[in-house]
Amino acid sequence: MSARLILVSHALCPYVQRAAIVLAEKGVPHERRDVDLARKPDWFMQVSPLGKTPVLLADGEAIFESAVICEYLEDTTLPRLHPANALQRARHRAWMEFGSAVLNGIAAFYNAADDHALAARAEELRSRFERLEAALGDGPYFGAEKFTLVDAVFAPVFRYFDLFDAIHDFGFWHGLPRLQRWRRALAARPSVVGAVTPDYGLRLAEFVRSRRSALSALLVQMQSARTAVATG
Ligand SMILES: N[C@@H](CCC(=O)N[C@@H](CS)C(=O)NCC(=O)O)C(=O)O
Repeated sequence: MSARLILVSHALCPYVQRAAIVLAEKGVPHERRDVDLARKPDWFMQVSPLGKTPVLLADGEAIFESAVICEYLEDTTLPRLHPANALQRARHRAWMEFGSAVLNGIAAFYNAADDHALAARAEELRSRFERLEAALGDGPYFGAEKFTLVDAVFAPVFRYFDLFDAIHDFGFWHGLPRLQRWRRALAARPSVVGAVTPDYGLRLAEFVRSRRSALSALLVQMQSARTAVATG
């Protein structure tokens, strides 16, 4: 790969993180350029047909859609992160797609308007996690010892739950040991750690608070309780 790469990003975007993780795993030099999605600059609208991050600029040519960006990096750089076997590769791509469905479920969860909807969205996430548990082997990663593109997709998924678990025990992980082990292995991976800035947790909490949803209300309660304890 000799193209000059710029990853057009947003600090909280899980789809950006996928691409950032893949770039790091492959050791590909690149520049990261953050945009404010609340005030999208003209140059960004010209390169992003849907006005979404991520976009990868390869020698100025815009590639959009995170899964396509990952596949482009896979086609052009080593080491390979997909399995060599075509059937296995198809299976991995299918689970990457499942990762996007889980991200949609996460957005529905943090936007749920009331407690009833929040519990229903939590239940939907839990049933997706049960499906994942059944698909996992002995780990530590999705495809066993080797880190693959499926891992790059699920690391940003699991990162949300550091905040969700701190707000309340929604029972996402009970009885799902393989999923828990996978989550821990991903959280410790340097490419995953480096895909966000150190203030990510604070920024995510601020974002969730701003949703004015049932989860925002629980977060505010938790933060008030913590302040009360800290101030004695
Ligand atoms: N399917 C897209 C989803 C990208 C996406 O939804 N990006 C969000 C940020 S995480 C975005 O740019 N939203 C801005 C908007 O929709 O206006 C992908 O995989 O790249």
